[in-house]
Amino acid sequence: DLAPVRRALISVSDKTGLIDLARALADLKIEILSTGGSAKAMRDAGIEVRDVSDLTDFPEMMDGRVKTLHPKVHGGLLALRDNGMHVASMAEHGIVPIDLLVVNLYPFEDALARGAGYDEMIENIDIGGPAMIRAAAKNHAHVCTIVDVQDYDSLLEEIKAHGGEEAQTSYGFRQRQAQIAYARTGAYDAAVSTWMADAVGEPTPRRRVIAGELKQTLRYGENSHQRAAFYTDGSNRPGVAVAEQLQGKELSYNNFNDTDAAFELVSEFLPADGPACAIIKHANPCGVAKGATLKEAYQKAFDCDRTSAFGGIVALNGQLDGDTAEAISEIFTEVVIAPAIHNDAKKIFAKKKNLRLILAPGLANTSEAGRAYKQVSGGILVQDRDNGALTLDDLKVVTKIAPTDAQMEDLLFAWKVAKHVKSNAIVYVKDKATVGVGAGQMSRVDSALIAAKKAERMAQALELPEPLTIGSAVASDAFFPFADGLLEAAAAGATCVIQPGGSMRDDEVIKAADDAGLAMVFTGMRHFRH
Ligand code: 93A
Repeated sequence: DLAPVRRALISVSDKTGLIDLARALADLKIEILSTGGSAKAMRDAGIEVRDVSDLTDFPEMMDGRVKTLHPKVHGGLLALRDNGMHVASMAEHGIVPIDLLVVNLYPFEDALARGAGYDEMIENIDIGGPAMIRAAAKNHAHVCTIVDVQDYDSLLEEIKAHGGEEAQTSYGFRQRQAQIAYARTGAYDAAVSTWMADAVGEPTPRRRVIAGELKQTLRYGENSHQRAAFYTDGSNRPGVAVAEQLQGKELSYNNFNDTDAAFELVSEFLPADGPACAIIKHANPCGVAKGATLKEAYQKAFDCDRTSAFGGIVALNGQLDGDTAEAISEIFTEVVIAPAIHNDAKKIFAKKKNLRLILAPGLANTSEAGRAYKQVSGGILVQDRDNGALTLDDLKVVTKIAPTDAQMEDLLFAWKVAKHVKSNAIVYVKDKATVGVGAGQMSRVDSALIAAKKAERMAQALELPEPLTIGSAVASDAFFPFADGLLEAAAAGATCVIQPGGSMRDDEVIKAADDAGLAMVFTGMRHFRH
């Protein structure tokens, strides 16, 4: 299964590691063929290289659009070395075998990330590179294809492992690299077609490709009998995909999901508006609060539902300091994520070996456009990210009394939280802290009831004279279809309400609010989350 490596073609846009690799190949007496820029870089480093244009007897032309698209290149990559007809064709046309292909593509994704214009994007679509990669990978019976700088070392190790007079690679290695190669060209074309769909303003293209790159394999999925892995989508969006883990066990599948939920939620609260903290359990918030300090925000969030916060995920919107770390350390916490972490906090958490401490590169931009995917049997549902946000101007007071400024602040706070609670979502808030969260119920009344019940239990635990829902603001992620849910919130002591409105029975619901002496605003926008 070993195949010799006598001749390599190297054509790379990203020149990282090129010289070391080329030198190692040259030392192994491997002949190197190369294209313009790559050849120059190697020659400048004193490495002997033959130009592809010398092999093909054709110059690189049309601004490099045509440089390797030639039968002498593709014949050399595709010929079956053990097929008489192929060998005869090679001899007849003066084609020499190319045993190793090292290519990385024009940096289309980088150009996209920096917002390059249409023409520049077009020039960054690599044609010759993917053509060679696909040819070489098809012929992995004989040819080795390397498309990632990170695989240069394993290539050299592979060759070294087979020692001998001549450089060789094994079939298994070539086959694995071929799989990576096709995933690379697939992802590349996915980026091109997704960009084009956006460029021509087509939100629902007839064909769509979704690509991912392995970030890490996970011990198991949601349950221990499910295999799992985490793939990044190349967007580099701040969040769990690009965050750095400073300590603790590896994040599990559920940790990734919950940490993402926590971080997206806390990112709703801009640091300029003050410290905020979100505690998540099973992808739902069990406490969210703002405070004068991060520590106070954490404690207020914790006091919403101390029982559920045990083993939770804590996300902070500012620099995690020692005081806050100390407070978090008092109970068992699975994950802590923050956009900055002070050394004092690191020291405190160092004593908690199991706590996973995650440093995020800044907060997520919750108003950023983008797509969200959900798998169902036989398909993938695609929608825009829920990046809807409200300002005071969007709100319509529908009751006889209007909320006070303080109530309005709590209403908007509750609304932001409700966006991140699974439907049906009911969120009670007092003094910019959740005091009851009802999540994921099939009936809105039950969500209102459960949230109020939790607040009662917390009042008992904290020995408060009355539940904090008394005098609270309440948010509902979607309209109240009947007055019953609203009446339940009123019974729990809510004095003002924020909800989308738009029910057939809005009149009934508004009348119930007026009769109960509530102030209510409509948002005109809902935040279902399933
Ligand atoms: O413009 S291309 O699509 N036409 C080609 O024939 C071709 N051959 C290789 N781009 C082509 N390449 C790409 O050039 C490679 O994929 C690589 O990214 C780049 C290396 O060019 P240079 O060696 O001149 O820096």
